Amino acid sequence: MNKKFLAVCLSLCLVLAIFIPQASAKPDIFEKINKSERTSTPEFVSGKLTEKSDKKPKDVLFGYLNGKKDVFKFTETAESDFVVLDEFVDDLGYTHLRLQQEFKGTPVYGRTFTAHIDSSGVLTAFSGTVAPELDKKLKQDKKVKKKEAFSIAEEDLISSFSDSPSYIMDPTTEEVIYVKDDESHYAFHVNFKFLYPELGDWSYFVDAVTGDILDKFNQSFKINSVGTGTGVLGDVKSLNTDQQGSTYYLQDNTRGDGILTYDGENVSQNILNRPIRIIQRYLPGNLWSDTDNIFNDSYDAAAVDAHYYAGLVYDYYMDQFNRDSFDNQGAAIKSTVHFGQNYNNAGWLGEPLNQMMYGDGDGVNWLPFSGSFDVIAHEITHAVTDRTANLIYQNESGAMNEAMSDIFGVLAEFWAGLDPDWLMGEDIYTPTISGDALRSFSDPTLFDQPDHYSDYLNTTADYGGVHTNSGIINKAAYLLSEGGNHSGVAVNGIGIDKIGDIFYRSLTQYLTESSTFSQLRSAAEQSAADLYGSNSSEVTSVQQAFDAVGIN
Ligand code: TI1
Ligand code: CA
Ligand code: ZN
Ligand code: CA
Repeated sequence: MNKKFLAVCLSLCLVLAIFIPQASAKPDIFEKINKSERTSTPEFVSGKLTEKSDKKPKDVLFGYLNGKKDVFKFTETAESDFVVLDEFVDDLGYTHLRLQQEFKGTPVYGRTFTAHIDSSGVLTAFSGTVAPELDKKLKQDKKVKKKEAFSIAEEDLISSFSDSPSYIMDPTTEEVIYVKDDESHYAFHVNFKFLYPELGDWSYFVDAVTGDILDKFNQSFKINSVGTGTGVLGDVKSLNTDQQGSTYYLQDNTRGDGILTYDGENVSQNILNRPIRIIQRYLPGNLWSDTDNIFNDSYDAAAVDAHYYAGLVYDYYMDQFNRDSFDNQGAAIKSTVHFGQNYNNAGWLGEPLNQMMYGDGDGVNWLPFSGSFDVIAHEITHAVTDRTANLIYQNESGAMNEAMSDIFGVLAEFWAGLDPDWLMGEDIYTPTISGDALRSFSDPTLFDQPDHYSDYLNTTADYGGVHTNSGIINKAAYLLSEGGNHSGVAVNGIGIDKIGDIFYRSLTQYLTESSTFSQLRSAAEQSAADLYGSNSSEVTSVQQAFDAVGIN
C-alpha cells in the first residue's frame, strides 16, 4: 500500500473512530494525520483540528492534545509533557508555537514540535513525533553519575584523535531522554566543541543506567573553499581547500572522505628504514596550510600538484569504474610532499600508513615527483591493487603490480586529457632533455626494459626487477590498445577504453596475490569474454597481445 493511501485510511479511521460519535456537535472538524511507520504516533497532523475559540493559542493546543492522549501516547498531561520554547504571531495572524517534549522535567533529545493556530483560534497543524509511553519504557535505576558519564565520553573522544582536542568552550553535560531504535533511555548528553586537531562539534549520549555510549556524532560541517595554486611546471589551477578561520588547508572535502596534502618538511628518506613507530613520528607531517588561499610560493608547487592531481585520479576512478577512492568506500587520500632530501622517487606506503609520499627530486634528473600526473595515478593505483588483487610486490606478481600502476597511469592521463602519451614520468624526468621519459609503453627497450617474456630479467634487485619486467606487460597493454606487429605477431588494437575495462576487471575480479604473467593472460581473456562475449574480437585481440610478448 502506498504511504499516501495509508495516511488517508488512517486519518479516515481516526476521524471515524474519534469524531463520529460527536459528529453532530463538531460538523466541520477535519483532520489529516501522517503517522510514523516506526513509532505508531502521528508525525504531522493538519486540518481544522479545533473549533474557533478565544482561548490562548497554547491552551487551544493543550486542549487538543489532552483530548488525544492515547493517539499521541504522551504520559501525563500536555501541560507537563510539552514545554513552550517560543511563540510568535505572523503577518497573517497565525500564532506559531515551538515546544519541547519532557518527561518529569527531563527533556527528550530531539523531540521538538511546532503548532500553528490561526487568527480565529483554530489549531491548523501540529508537527513532530512524540516519544511514546515513556512511563512504561524508561529504565529507572540510574546508576551513572554526571561526572562519570562525562569521563566515559571524553575518554572515547580523546582516543579517536592523535592529539587531544582543544575545546573552544567548556564541554556541557545534560541529562536527557534519548530515543534510539524505538527504545528510550535516560542518558547524559555530553557535547564537545573544538577546532583542533580538526573541526568538531561532537555529541555523546551515555546511558545513565549502563554507562554505555548509546550514540555519538559530529555535527560540524566541513567548510569548502576554492583557492588557486601554481604547480611544479608553472601552471595555475584551482584547488579545493578547507577554511578554518583565516587559515586555508589543502583538504578537499568534495571527494570521498577527503583529499589531504601534507608537508614532509624534507625529513630524510632514511626514516623509511626505521621501525614503523619512528616513521609515524614524521608521517604524514603537517596538513598544508596557507594564509590567503593562494598557493603560489615555489615551496607550494609540489603540494599544489599532489593535491590537484589526486582529485583528478579520484574522479577518474569514479567516472570510469564507479569506484569511490582506492578502497571503494571513500577512503581519504593522503599525500606527503617534500618527502626526503633531493629524493628521486614517489611511493604508496601501504598498511598501516596508507598514504603517498613524493620526493622533490635532485633537480637535475628529476623535478618534484608530484609534477607529473601519471606518477600520481601510478601511486593511487597501487592503493587500488592493495585493496583488490593485492599482488605480492616481487617477481612476476610484483612486475604486474607495477604494470597495473603504469597502465592506469597512462589511461588516467588520457581520460584527463593532460598531454597524454604512452610514456611514464616525462613531465618531470630530466628537465633539460625533452622527449625522454622513465619508461615507454610503445618501446620499453628505449629505457632498458624487456618487451618480450624471453627477455625477462632474473634478478634479486628491486624485488626481482619489478620496475624492469613490468615492461613486458606494459607492451602487451600497448599492443592491445593501439595494435601493431611485434615479434612476428599481428595485434588488432581495441582502444584505451576497452583495455581499461579489461584490465580493471582483471585486477579487481580475477587476479590474486601470487598471480603470474600467464594467469594475467587468463584473467584478461576471461574479462574480455565477460565484457564482450567469448567469441568476440576483443578476446582474440587479448590473445594476440599476449602472444606477441610471449606470454601463454
Ligand atoms: S611505487 C614506487 C616504488 C616504491 C618506493 C617505496 C619507497 C614507484 O614505483 N615509483 C615510481 C614513481 C614514478 C611513477 C616515476 C611513474 C615516474 C613515473 C617509479 O617508477 N619509481 C622508480 C624510480 C623506481 O622506484 O625504480
Ligand atoms: Ca599564499
Ligand atoms: Zn610503483
Ligand atoms: Ca605520461
